[in-house]
Amino acid sequence: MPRKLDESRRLQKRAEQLIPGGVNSPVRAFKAVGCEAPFIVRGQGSHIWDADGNEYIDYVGSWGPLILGHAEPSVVEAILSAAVNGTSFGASTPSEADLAELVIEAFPTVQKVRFVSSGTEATMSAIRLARAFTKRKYVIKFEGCYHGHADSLLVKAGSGIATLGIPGSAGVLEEISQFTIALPFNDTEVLEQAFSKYRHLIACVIVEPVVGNMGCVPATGDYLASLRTITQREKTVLIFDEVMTGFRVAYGGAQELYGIKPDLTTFGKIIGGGLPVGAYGGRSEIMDLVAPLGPMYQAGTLSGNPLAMAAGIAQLKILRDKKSEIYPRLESLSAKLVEGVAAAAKDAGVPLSFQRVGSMFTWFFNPGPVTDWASATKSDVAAFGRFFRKMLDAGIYLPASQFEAAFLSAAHSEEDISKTIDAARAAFRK
Ligand code: KE4
Repeated sequence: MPRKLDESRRLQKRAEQLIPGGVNSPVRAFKAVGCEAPFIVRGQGSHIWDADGNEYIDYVGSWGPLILGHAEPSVVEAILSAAVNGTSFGASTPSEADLAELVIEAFPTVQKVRFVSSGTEATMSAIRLARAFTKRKYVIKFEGCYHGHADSLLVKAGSGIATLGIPGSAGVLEEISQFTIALPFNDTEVLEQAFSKYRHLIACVIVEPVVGNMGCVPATGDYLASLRTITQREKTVLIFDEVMTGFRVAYGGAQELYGIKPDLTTFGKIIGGGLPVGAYGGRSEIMDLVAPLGPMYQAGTLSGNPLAMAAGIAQLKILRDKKSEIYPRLESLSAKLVEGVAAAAKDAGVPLSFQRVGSMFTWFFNPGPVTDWASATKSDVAAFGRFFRKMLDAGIYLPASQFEAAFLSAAHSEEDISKTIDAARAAFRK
């Protein structure tokens, strides 16, 4: 039975008069899935409710931050306790070092960390820092990886292999994008070509160690180890963008999972417990270049905001203290979900493959394997759109794009999983 959407429709009409597209981030407009986006008014555990009272099992979790589920009581309590003492001071507060300690304790490659208010600020600052440290200009990123919307990262691959980037958005200047080289992910040979072409000119390589932004795509074989070896040899800073994977794929992120030591790490999402927090960190030799200690400038009015710190501390403490039960359960429940839906697709003769690392995953409407942007874009996005809309009508809230990762939280239940698999079976049948 189709969902009632009157109130969301009314809210969308109002929002569109005031905010571009009615949204504060483009993916929320549901353009890629061809249906109207519900306005969400409440979340509790693994479920969310929209303005018309429709209930959904949520596999977006605010795009990753809510690994413990919505309105986790300790996180809410921490925010309320902080708020009654004031919401922001623009001055140092004890909680900033408390969250810094938790991050540094979980990530041994990080000796010092600086908090900002988004993942974009974190990656933008890390690149500036890598350029300051190496006194080099060029940045290597990978097609299909997204690191936020800083100009130098909104860059598409140039025409030839290992050629200079071209603007990936209106308003980004060629003068900026020319210093970013976009290469195919999981291809060491092309990486070597870029380094020989731009020898001693590359400040950093920034990578999602498990890509979430082309859909979930892990590195193949020893690709990450090769990245580390090559950047070490070339004295190029290796930045692991763990905004999505940090505290997600393991408590110590992808660098713990794969045993690779990057020079800098960027964080976001989970470390804010659902409030705006980003961070970048690494060894003191590099981080001590950051103002006011060193010459690399970066600042932020709400950096280290006490409410955001409180939420992040509460969430990370639960993950730290219960990691031996939380992560194995996320692993087994995610496997059950992802493989259950894939089996339903197989039974229905629907060409579907999947990639999963821990509790981040993507079902590709593509026989697979999906290992890079070129293979990801071979997916049948129309089929994904049909699946997405049927699942939404069945009360299953998936990421509104074939090229986004979905997330399971510690709040998801066996019942959620079986309901989702049943809904998928029905969706594949229609
Ligand atoms: P934010 O500026 O959105 O906090 O973080 C940017 C960012 C950086 N690095 C990685 C690996 C990321 O995934 C992101 C943001 N992720 C998207 C979801 N794919 C945020 C959702 C949105 O743009 O609305």
